[in-house]
Amino acid sequence: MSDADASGASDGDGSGAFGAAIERGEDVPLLTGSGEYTDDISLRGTTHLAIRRSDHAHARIESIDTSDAEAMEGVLAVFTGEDVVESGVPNTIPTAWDLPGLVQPQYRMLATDKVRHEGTPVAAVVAETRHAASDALEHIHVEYEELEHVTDPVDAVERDVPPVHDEAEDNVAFDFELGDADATDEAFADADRVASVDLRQPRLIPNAMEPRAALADWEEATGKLRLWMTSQNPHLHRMLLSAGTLGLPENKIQVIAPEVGGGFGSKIYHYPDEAVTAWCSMQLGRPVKWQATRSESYLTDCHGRDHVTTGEIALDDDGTIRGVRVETHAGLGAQLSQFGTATPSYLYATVLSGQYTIPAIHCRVVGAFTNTTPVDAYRGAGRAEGIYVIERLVDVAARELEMDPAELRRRNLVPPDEFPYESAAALVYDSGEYERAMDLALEHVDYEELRERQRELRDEGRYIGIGIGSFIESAGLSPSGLAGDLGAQAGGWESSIVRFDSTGSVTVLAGTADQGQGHRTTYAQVAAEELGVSVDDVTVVEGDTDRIPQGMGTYGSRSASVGGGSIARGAREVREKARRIAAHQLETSVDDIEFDDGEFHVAGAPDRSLHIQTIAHEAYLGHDLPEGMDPGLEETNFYDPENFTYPFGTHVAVVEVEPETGEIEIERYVAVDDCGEIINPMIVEGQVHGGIAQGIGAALYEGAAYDDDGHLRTRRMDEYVVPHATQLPDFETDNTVTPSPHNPIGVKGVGESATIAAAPTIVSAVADALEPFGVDHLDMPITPESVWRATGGDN
Ligand code: MCN
Repeated sequence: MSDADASGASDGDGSGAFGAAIERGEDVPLLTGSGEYTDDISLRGTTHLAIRRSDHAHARIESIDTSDAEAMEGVLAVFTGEDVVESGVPNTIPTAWDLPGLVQPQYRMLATDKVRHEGTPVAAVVAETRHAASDALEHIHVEYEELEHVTDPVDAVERDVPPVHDEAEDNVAFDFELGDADATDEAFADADRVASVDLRQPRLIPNAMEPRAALADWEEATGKLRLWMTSQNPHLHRMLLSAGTLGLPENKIQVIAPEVGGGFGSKIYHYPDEAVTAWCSMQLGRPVKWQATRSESYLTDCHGRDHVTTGEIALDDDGTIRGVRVETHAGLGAQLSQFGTATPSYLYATVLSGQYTIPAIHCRVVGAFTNTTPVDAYRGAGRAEGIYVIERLVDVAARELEMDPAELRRRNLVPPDEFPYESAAALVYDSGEYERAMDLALEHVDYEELRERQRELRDEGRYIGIGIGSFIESAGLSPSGLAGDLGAQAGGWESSIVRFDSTGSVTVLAGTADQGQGHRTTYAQVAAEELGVSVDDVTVVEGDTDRIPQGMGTYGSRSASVGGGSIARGAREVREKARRIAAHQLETSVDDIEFDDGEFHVAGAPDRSLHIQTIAHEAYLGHDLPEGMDPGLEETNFYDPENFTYPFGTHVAVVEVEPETGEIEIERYVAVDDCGEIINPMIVEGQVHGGIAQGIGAALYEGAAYDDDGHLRTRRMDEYVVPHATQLPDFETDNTVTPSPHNPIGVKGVGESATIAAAPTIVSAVADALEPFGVDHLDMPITPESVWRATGGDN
């Protein structure tokens, strides 16, 4: 194995940058308001797009009259779906993940026949100003024939309702199975006990600070489209826009993602709106800008979750888990979003083994079309839903066995010497020390003493609950071959370019795309460590498909492991080339050259040395290079990992519940996470904080709701409640470090871990507090009202 392939935390003898809590370089512009977002960009002659959306959940379009809107001052054009069809572009919003038997209905930029959810785009107005465009919307007259609608995934399949799409008469988009049904039945038949839980995981709406936006500039003379947009994956957007939607070759599309203002999954997808923005610019030959309002975002950004599940767990009396059986109806919304099929199938069912050795698992997922906003990956995507199920099952099983829930978990954890561990849900976990992380979390809260306090307080009529959430995550969404076998229409690799210039500065061009994760800082740390230069000498560039030729973007907590892995590999190749130049100029063999803190020196003669930044200068001078070596010092790397990484950890929450009022107070929240080697502990802690807040939001506050007319009831920030800082406790975080053995820098992802852990931890704590009331489960979001009802308040 060459040095460039070696595994383990950074092997550069560089600046000690890897692992340092360096402050985020990106914060100053963001906090002082000089960061540039899509809506800040204006080109000469920019026009503005507003989109007329259906206000019906399900209806046939009878006619669209645009004449009044067209006659309004400042309006340049009004387009309908028929105009897009007539323009001859492919006009498809393609899915990116196929499944066996998947029904893939047509998905166009603007609807032509039916609207299938409130918010479906039906017409586009382009005007000289944003106000003129939005004013004109209500002057477009659309006649509809209303149709019966369905918003619930179980109703969609089991009730006699008109299909959302004619191609799927029973509203079933797919019927997915994973695991061994017979072995699971046998395990259940042989086990001493069975516990079960019926649960709903409500629809969640992502809340990025910046709603989605796009600015398109079509240059007729060169046939080139430039598109600035709020994108988590500019290259994927380029790919999906090119062939499927606009019919342009990839090299005629430049997608640029400036500051993105958060994504949480919602900006991965290829939506009709940005495509319409681009198409309008192509029609008018002028730059066109679209900026979603907050309500428009709530109505059209892909939602998350929407699962209705029955889970069962079979155990022996001593607590040994024998099997798990899960059946889920997953709402997909009205259209298939790019990963909307993968999220509730492979990303969900494969984590149902959690941290446990479970010999038999079977999961069935019915993916249902409903007359609602499309559903896709939202932070934690699939893994959050799956871990929630297994963690709820372990808790109800502990109750059934009258066993301490920590003890039940401990008895079933995959032991450290079992790795790589192949679960019955088809994953091969890379590495883990689950008990160590769990012990640490329990130590933080002084678990035994806390249980004692709980008993004492109960005698006084006070109800505290201790919740445990032990999780794994499959992060990285790779390797490509496996993803392809499972139906992915894109690769799982990542690409980067590491380039020294002649002054010794380093530029890293990365195919991922930051939305707040701090890549510019952590990637600089990875490169600086490998190359032995200062972090300040490294500039990281992301988010521009013309500057960075290839990439797959940021989602699935993949950037540190796949993106960072690619950068480390590229930097190692750069270092090796520099080593050869050093050997040549120091007149020794390559094997005699040692590398230390950026300096190449001859073994045993430290004064005969050349710094890597001096060599960079030499590499571009090209005067004195080894025979046959090309000038320059840069490498392009494609890294296709051999496996996912599997972050894990245990979170513990202590809550006090007031049964009379239903109030829940979180007293303590302890998070112990293991994301392998840590590039930047401060950034990791920040990711964990944000993730916990989102998990607590799901557990106690958030949940999208539709009314009887199929209208989204939670369309404003005062209707869709995200937690406020004052509702969150101080988070106590800690880490264990179990390196990933196959990743070049030993890292695992962390971006979604805490969201995955926090929801089950909080629900576990509330259910634990309410044990004296016979409550073993409450559905999210657990509100004061649901607690009050569950404890008999309404009797
Ligand atoms: N990191 C590290 N050491 C590790 C692992 C990660 O220092 N062992 C650093 C990384 O270098 C990166 C950050 O932590 O700066 C997150 O890394 P990673 O886990 O690889 O996740 P991604 O960068 O791929 O981000 C995606 C993930 C997802 S899927 C969602 S959703 C999410 C999240 O990150 N959305 C976010 N975190 C978010 N944070 C912000 N501020 N905004 C969002 O929209």
